[in-house]
Amino acid sequence: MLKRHFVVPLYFVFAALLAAPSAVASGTGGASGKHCVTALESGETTCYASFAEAVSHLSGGKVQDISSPRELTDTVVDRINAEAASVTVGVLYDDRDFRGDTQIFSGPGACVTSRGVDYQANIPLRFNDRTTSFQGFSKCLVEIYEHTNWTGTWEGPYRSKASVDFFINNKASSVKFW
Ligand SMILES: [Ca+2]
Repeated sequence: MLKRHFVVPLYFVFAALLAAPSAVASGTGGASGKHCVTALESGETTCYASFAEAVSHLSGGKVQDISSPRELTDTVVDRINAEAASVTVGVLYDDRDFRGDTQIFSGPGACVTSRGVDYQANIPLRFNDRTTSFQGFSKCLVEIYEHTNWTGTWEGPYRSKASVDFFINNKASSVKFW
């Protein structure tokens, strides 16, 4: 009896998720600035030499009295959000306890509920594999992933983490905000 072999082609459909890292605009610190703000809507990242300058930018120039990442409380973020067209949704910090260089994300609005993802992005290259603590603002929870495009191991979503677990410390490459 003749056997017939049917070759079934497999078609993989990939959803084109555009979360590509984007151009780094020059604030006062240029691309090497210690504190960078990524606008989640446009994907544009702007870096600053000081945290005070980053906060000034976030607030449209209105909040000028914050100089350290550790001063960024919900109350301060409320002040920043009140003056800005976008809101601050979360911050990744290079060091434990919300210290060191920062990667700040801003979005068009606060997070809605903790049951769905409001924003997601790849972490800009300059901050890739550096996250050691993180904090969500504007009702957002933060979830970090080992690899780009939300793959690999992950931690979260949490409101904040003063020291991420060892398995993902200095390894995060993408992030979601719930
Ligand atoms: Ca780090």
